[in-house]
Amino acid sequence: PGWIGRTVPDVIERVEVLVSSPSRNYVTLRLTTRDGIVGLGDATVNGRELAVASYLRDHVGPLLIGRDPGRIEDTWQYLYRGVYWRRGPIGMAAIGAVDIALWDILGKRAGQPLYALLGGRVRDRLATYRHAFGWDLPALLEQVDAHREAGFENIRVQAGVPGLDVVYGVTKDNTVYEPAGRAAAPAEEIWDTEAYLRSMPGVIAGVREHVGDAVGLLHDAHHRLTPIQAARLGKALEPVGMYWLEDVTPAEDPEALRLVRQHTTTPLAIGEVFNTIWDCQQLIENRLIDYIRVAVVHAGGISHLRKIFALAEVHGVRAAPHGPSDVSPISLAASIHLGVAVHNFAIQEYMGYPDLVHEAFPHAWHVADGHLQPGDEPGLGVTLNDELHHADDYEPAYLPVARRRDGTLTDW
Ligand code: KDG
Ligand code: MG
Repeated sequence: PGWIGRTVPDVIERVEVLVSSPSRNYVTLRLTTRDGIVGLGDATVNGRELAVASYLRDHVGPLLIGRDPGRIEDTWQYLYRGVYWRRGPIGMAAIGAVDIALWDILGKRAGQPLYALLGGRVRDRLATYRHAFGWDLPALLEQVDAHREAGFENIRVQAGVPGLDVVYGVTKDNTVYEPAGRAAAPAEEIWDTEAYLRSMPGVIAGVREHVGDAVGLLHDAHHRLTPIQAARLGKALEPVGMYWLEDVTPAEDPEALRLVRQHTTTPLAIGEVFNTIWDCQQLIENRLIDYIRVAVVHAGGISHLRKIFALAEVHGVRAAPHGPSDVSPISLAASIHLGVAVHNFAIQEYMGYPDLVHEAFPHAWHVADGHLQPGDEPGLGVTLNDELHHADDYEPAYLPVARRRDGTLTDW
C-alpha cells in the first residue's frame, strides 16, 4: 500500500548465464525483470569462459534476485566493494556483464537507445578501424585495398615475419584469422622479436607508400617488446605517420611506456587487458599514452568505462576500446553507444564476426559509409537468437602461448 500513487520499482527476477558457441565461444548474461524487461550483458573472457560463468552463476546471480534494476551504480559498488578479493579479469568481467545488462534494461524501460541516456550524441558517426593482414606485403595490400573499397579509412596492418611459422594477427595462407584454437591445451608458438623488428617497419612503410597519406594505419605489437625495442620500432615508424602503435610492452608495467615515450613521437595505445581505472591511472595522469583501449566487458561495464574516459578526457587521452571477435556483439553495442556519446572517444576497433555470430546476436548497430552507427532501438539494440545458443556446443578453446627460440616462455 505504501507504493500507491508512486512508481513501483521493478525487480530482477531471473538470472541466466549462457555459455554458447555460435562458431566461437561466448558467455552471455540475460537478466529478466518482474515487468518482463530483458537486459543482456557480455561476460566473455577468451579462453577462461567457464570461470566467469561460474562466478556469475554461483556468486553474483543469487545476489541480483530481487534487486531494483534501476540502481545501476549501487549494484556496481555492491559487486565491487562487496568482495574482499576484488579486481581481476574474471570478477570485473562479471561486473561488466551485470552493468551492461542493467543499462540495457534502463534504456528499454525509458524506450530510448542507450546513447540518449548517456547524454546524447556528440558526433554523427563513429570512426572505426578494420584488420588487414597478409603473410607478405602483396597479400597484405590486397586486404588493405578491400577495406578501403568498402569505405574504411583506418586499417590495422599485421604481417608475417620471415623465419617464423606463426605470427600474431596473421595466417600463413591469408585465410580467416582466429587465435583461439579448440583444443584441450594452448598451442605453442615460436617468437623472435629481432626478426620481427627487422621486417615489420619495411612492410608498414610499404603499405604507406601504397595507400598515400589519407589512410590511418595502426599496428599491434601485442605486448612483446622490451621498452628499448619498442622505442626503436616507434622511431622507425615515425616517417610512416602511424595512427597508433598498440601494446608495445607488457601492460602491467606503466614505467616501460615512459621510456618508449621519451624516444618517439609515434602515438601509443594500450589497455585491452586492463580491468579497472587503477590499471591505467598512472598512464593517463602522466600522459604516457595517447589512446586508452579498455573493453566494456573486461573493465567493469559502461559505468566504469565512463569514469576511465572522464579521467582520460582531463589528460588529453582519447578512448579507443578493444573490439575483437572475442567480445560479443553485445559488448560492441555498448561500446558504440558510448562512442557516439563520449566527447574524447576517438575510434572503435571492429574486427568483424563470422556470419553465425551476427545471426546469434541480431543487432541494431551497423556499419554505414565506413563508420559505425548504434541504431535507434531501445537499450543496446541487441537480441538473442535462442536457437543458436546451445550450452552443449561449448568446447574449450585457448589462445596460444609463445616461446623464444631457446624455449623460454614469453608474452603471446
Ligand atoms: O583474445 C585476445 C584478443 O582479443 C586479442 O589478441 C585481440 O589484440 C587484439 C586486438 O587488438 O584486437
Ligand atoms: Mg590488441
